[in-house]
Amino acid sequence: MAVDILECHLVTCQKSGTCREKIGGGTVCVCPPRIAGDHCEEEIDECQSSPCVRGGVCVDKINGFECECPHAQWVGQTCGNREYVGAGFFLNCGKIMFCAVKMCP
Ligand SMILES: [Ca+2]
Repeated sequence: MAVDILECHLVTCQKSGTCREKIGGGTVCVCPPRIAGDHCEEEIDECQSSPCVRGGVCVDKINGFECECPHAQWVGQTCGNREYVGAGFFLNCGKIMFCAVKMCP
């Protein structure tokens, strides 16, 4: 008769990963989304795809990224939105052409 040896108490899965016992022995860490590695130790670098535009500097975060936009008029997650501040109202115009032609005075 096979003895089921519980091994997960010996394994530490990082970054909120969950240890599961494999049938037949051994363990596996089940990692949260965008986490990889045998023990969930690898965090995916979302900045690898260079998501920031307009000179934004990408800062890798857990499960995401932030762009530090160097120019105040460019905002949004990728610095691709133009912020328009007009008389008494505030409008996030999206793409600059749309802003210039359609919406903003
Ligand atoms: Ca990341």
